[in-house]
This record gives sequence, structure tokens and C-alpha cells, in this order.
Amino acid sequence: MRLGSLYERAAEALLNARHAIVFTGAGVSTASGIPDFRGPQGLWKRVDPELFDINYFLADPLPAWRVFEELYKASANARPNAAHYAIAALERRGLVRAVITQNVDGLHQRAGSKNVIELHGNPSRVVCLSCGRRYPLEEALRQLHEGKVPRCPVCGGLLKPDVTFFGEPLPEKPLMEALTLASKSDLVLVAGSSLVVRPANEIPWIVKRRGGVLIIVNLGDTMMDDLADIRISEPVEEALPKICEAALARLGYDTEECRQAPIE
Ligand code: CNA
Ligand code: ZN
Repeated sequence: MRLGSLYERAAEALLNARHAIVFTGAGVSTASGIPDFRGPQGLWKRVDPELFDINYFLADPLPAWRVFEELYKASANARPNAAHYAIAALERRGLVRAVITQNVDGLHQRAGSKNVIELHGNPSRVVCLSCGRRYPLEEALRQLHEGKVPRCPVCGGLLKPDVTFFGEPLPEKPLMEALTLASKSDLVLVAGSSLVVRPANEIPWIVKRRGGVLIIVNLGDTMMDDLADIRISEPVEEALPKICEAALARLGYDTEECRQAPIE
């Protein structure tokens, strides 16, 4: 099928949906210069994934802290791309209810998305593994720069970035919110995720199982390609603005906000 008609079909499905959600992974941020994990330029080609395994961290936290700081700085300097803007525009115009993201880069919020559920936490906070208190990241970085393992100022417990490590369960509250949203949704648009990480990838499955529409925009295979109603194998920063433009044009809106921040 022609790509043009795939964008049209995706737009049509969004216009027909009563409750649509977007589910995103690292692929929506690669055009912003943040590498994904498993793609051809993925982080795992350079960094050992074991660093972000909770047991490895508990045994030797400093190497993970150092790589984490480097990654955090890279994402703090990054800017949203057209994929983030398209998703924000679809929400602003009432075609999407929420974005559920596996990303920890904050770029959806910076592009204007309001209802964002962060399944893997937020890297601008740290959490004490002993007492559960949370602090701004700066508290940990200050100690790290003094050459120390970051520790809780109150109880002395180990501080960890407040993002989900391998071997850890997902934070309960956002996961429950995401599952509840999925169980109310009749469409899920997956963007830039290989859908290999559980239980996050259950979200598209829940929507599909209740008869909803599954749209997947991803370069490279995903675990649910066979179940997709519409499958677009294109860069998200190209395909999502086109889907957004097709949908907004049908509603009579200006389509510029599908690619950039709206002019206030
Ligand atoms: P993943 O498994 O690395 O999958 C990303 C997918 O996106 C791959 O199939 C890529 O081929 C595809 N892809 C890459 N660039 C593009 C593009 N421009 N257009 C379309 N598709 C593209 O990542 P997932 O998010 O599925 O895996 C979940 C992990 C990765 C979560 O734990 C995330 O927290 C984690 N992660 C997040 C970030 C971030 O916050 N930006 C960066 C790296 C990893
Ligand atoms: Zn503590």
C-alpha cells in the first residue's frame, strides 16, 4: 500500500476513535540525538546493560552513576523533534487522551504534551533505597563530584536515580494508571518501541484484546507486528507529523503545530 494512504488510514482511525492513547519508546527520541537501546546506533553497542541491573548497582554503584550522569546531561540538552510535536498536537486537538512513555527524557512534556505517564520514572529525581525519600538529582551529583557514592542525607541509605533499573518492578502508580487507561481505550498508536520490554508492552496488547485498533510506527521489527491493523515502517519524525496533518486538516485546523511548537 502507498505510504500516503497509510497516513490517511491512521488519521481516519484516530478521528473515529472514542478514546485513543499513544505509547512511546526510545525511537521517538533518536531524532533528538538520544540513542535508543537496541537500534543500530543503540546504547547497548557502547555501554554494558549490566550497569543498569539493580543487583550490579547494589554491588558497585559508582560506574552506573557516572554513565547515568553522562546520559542525563545528553538528554537535558536535547530538544523535542517533530514526532513529539505531532503527539502533543493530537492531544491538544482532542484526538489523543494520553501519552504513556517508556522514555525518561522529558521530551513529551517539553513539546507540550500534558497527560504524560512515565512508566520508567523520572531521572531528575533520586530515591533512597533504604527509606524511600526522594531528592532532586543535584543532591546526588554533588556527592558524586566529591568522589563519593551518593547517600541519603537522612538515613545514609544508597541513593539511586529514580528510574527503573533492570530487575526492578515498574513504579506501581504510573503502571496502574497506564493499565486503566489502556482498558478504556479503543485505539493505541505505538511509536518508536520494539515492544520487547515487559510489562510495558502489555498496554498495546490490552487495547488490541478488547477489539481496539493497533497502529505501529517503528523502524525495524516489533513483537506485535502481526497484530497491527496499520503498520508503518518509517522514521517516526516523518510519519507522525504526516498522520497529524492528515487528521488536523480534516478537522479544519492549521497543521503547522504537527511539526513544531504552536505559536502562542
Ligand atoms: P528499544 O527497544 O531500543 O526500541 C526502539 C525502537 O525504535 C527500535 O525498534 C528502533 O529500531 C526504533 N527506532 C529508532 N529510531 C527510530 C526512528 N527515528 N523512527 C522510528 N523508529 C525508530 O526501546 P524501547 O523504548 O522499546 O525499550 C524500552 C527501554 C528503552 C525503556 O526502558 C526505555 O526507558 C529505554 N530508553 C529510553 C530512552 C529515552 O528516554 N529517550 C533512550 C534509550 C532507552
Ligand atoms: Zn534514606
